[in-house]
Amino acid sequence: MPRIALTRPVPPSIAQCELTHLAREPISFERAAAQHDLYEAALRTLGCQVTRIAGQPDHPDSVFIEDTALVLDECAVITRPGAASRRGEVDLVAEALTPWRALHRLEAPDTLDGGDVLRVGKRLWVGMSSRSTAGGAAQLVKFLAPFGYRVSTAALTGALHLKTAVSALPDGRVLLNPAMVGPSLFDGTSHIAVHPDEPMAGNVLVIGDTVLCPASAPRTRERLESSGYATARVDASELAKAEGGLTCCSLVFDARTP
Ligand code: CIR
Repeated sequence: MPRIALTRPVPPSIAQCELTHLAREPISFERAAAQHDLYEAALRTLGCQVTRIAGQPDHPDSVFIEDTALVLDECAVITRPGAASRRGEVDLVAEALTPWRALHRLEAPDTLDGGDVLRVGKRLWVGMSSRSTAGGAAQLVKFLAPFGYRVSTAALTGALHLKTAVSALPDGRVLLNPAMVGPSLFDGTSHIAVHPDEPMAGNVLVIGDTVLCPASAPRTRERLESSGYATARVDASELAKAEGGLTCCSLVFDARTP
């Protein structure tokens, strides 16, 4: 079955993005856009059919499409992002997902960012970040329990989103930064820790059996390779200044229709 990756262009307004943990520094639109092109090329190389949907120049964070939806095999949930400035991003994403999945929509007053939802098989963890609420997690339970998903909340420290701190690897293990999220959260799931010099390396994008890593995290990538994972790398340093990681810039799913 073809694998789709939905992406959105980098808006020229990216330098006005939301920031939570990082100090604002100049972001080059041209550099961010060039890195994003290479990111899309990497997804194509890994077998994804990349579909870039319309941009929203007046939404500085709109390239970070992951936060607007959670796409599972059975359905998709359109989120209500925690940052008010991002709530106008969801409608175009919902439109793009309509051919592919039955949609649920998160309702006010709860909020949820897709970057806070970690999935390992039928287990979901929702990061209790500044963007996602316990009520948002409860709405996921309502939508997804009928499909057999179990949803838990996860505390995190010093990270914008849960997936800033932890990613699921192809075999169900997780890669995490133990300073941001407690390994004991993940039941019996074994984990690999990021290299201590690379605190932001916990966000990697898994496509099939390959782990796409940020070029800024060579030591963590080495750890993954010596644990037997196939890896690839892409430079996303300019997008990282906007607190975006590799998962944030796409929604990857199998091309099955509702
Ligand atoms: C924001 O604060 O919403 C954006 N500047 C960064 C969003 C990154 N998204 C993600 O980690 N899923």
